[in-house]
Amino acid sequence: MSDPDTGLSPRLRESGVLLMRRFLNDDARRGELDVPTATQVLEAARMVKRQAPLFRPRMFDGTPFRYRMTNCGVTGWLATPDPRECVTAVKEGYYYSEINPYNGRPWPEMPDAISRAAIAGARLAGWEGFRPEACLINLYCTARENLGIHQDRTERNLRPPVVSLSLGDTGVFQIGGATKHVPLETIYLESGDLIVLAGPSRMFFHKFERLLSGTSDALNGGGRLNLTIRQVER
Ligand code: MD3
Ligand code: FE
Repeated sequence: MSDPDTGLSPRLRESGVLLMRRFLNDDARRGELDVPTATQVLEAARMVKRQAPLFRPRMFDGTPFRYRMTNCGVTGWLATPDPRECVTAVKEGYYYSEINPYNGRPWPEMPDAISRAAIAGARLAGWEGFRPEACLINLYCTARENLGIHQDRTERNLRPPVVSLSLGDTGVFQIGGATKHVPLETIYLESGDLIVLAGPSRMFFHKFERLLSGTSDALNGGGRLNLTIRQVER
């Protein structure tokens, strides 16, 4: 039976998916767990965006992404940057880099609010000693901005979980299984929600379908921010 609180199916729960509704908005649980507020995480994301402005990379075939992104932490995830927008030489494909090619500087340090939320989230999923090295910040502004089906496997170490925080408009997220043939299940990710992909689910195919405009006023001007925090190396 699906979890009455989260709607998560037994298959996904047994595969290591942890979904906690309103994780960043639950004042009752704060204190026992070292969890920042949604306001603190949003302020942290704004600070990162000021130091490392959002960019729109390209896919392997040169098509621009349908959303914008940036990073903080000791390393950042990149897809082929447009060399005309960069100050350093650029590499093609999907990779991690300690330097932001758009300004030639290291990525902003990961704000405390983001790393604390990630460590608390990983611990809730049963993973002690999670080291947040990279935080990829995705911004979807309109219902036309989305992310096609993929697996996350650029990280050198694929064992630690991926921790995701959602802020702003509700997002229609879909997740299948270890191959593309497993039917997708829809999960509505709402502002403040935590989703941790641990165990086998870490390698599951997934996509971001679209946001539902006007469902939250957490972000000025609407839209959805998704933060994925990862341990990348060993
Ligand atoms: C399932 N982001 O950045 S968040 C991504 O809404 C990504 O921005 C989506 O997929 C977004 O790679 C989904 C939830 C999520 C994040 C990482 C995962 C689901 C995942 C890694 C493995 C499996
Ligand atoms: Fe992904």
